[in-house]
Amino acid sequence: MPSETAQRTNKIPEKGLPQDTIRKELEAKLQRDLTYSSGKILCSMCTNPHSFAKQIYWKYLEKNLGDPSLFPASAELEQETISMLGSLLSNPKASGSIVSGGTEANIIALWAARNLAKKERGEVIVPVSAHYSFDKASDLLNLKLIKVKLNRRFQMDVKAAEKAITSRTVAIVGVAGSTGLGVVDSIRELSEIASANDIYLHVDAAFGGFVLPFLKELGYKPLDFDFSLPGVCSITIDPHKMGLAPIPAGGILFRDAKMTEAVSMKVPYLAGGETEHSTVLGTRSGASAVAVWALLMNLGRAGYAAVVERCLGLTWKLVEGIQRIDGLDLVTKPTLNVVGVKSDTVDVSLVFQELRKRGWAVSLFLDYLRIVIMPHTKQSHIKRFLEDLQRILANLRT
Ligand code: 0PR
Repeated sequence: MPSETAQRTNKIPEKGLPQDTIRKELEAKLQRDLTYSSGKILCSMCTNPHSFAKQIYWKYLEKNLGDPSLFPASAELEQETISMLGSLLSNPKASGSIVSGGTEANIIALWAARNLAKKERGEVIVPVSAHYSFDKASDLLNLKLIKVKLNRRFQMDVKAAEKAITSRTVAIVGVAGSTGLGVVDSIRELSEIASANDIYLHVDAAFGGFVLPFLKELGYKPLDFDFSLPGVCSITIDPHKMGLAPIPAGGILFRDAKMTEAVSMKVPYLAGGETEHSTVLGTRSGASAVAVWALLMNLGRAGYAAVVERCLGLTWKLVEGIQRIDGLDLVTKPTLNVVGVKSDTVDVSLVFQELRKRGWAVSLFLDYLRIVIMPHTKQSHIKRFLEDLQRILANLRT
């Protein structure tokens, strides 16, 4: 890894510096950051944004969706984007917003569920595998999270979820592509219990949303997770993960507009007369939404399916390689392009450290390593990674 840059900037210069000087300084200062193109990032659910989306994003940077009275056309494109994402998730009539990411989307979902339920001391049932954005949401919204155990396949234990329902339950959350292992909860069963108990069901498909819809056509086992299940009220789907869009781009989709209204705030003074916000942010990027719109149009379903096919293909290459290394094992057979690796013979935190010394960035969960195969990963990266992993294991075992 390049060495730390010596000087820390802590003052605005009295007189501005030439742009070229600043560019050079930035190059030097940013050296320490990892890059997707190096192939060393194997722990991120984000990737190098698609070049077309970058161009569009840059072109429309001034757009502000916080003021649709000034940017009505951008606001309309945002809604078209939501419809396109809705159609991907079996509900072209979905309502919602392009937001800053999965965290904001999950916050908005629980915000809506809380406001619709109108219950004192509300509770939300989540699997222990749920992303920490739900902890943030519960803290912000004054909701109590009830964390439910997982079954042997690392899915939310549906029976335990059902048992956790009380008169205070305002929502159940299922995860479609968990952060740690890419596992998809049994959303069909969750939909049934949510409907039977008249409880709001939110599906966090921040990661899986751009993968799961393509499994069937790629010959993988399809998994139900979207609005085709009648109990599903809202879905998080993030374009800035497997959607290849520039950060920030998350998506919150509601089954119908009434649910969006549950978080709508009136803004009375804008130039176009009264308008409404249904997001946490006020001023927010129009360029993000426009870039997602453009990329959906440019790649089309086939383009995204090809991205998914490639990532899943490489995931299986990685899996085969890991299974060949003595001392390493899969936590579970991957469903998506996320792989959990464990060991009974060596401490995985030592493997993690050794990988990091060699420049590889993987994630360390409690007792396993997580590897995410994103579009920036190439077969040659996986080959080199497996070679390093093999050497590390051989050294640690001796
Ligand atoms: N829901 C799920 C299932 C997620 O995995 C994540 C983030 C979120 C919601 C929240 O999304 P935002 O981060 O967009 O708010 N999952 C990644 C993770 O925690 C986020 C990430 C991405 C972390 C790239 C690091 C990184 O380099 O691993």
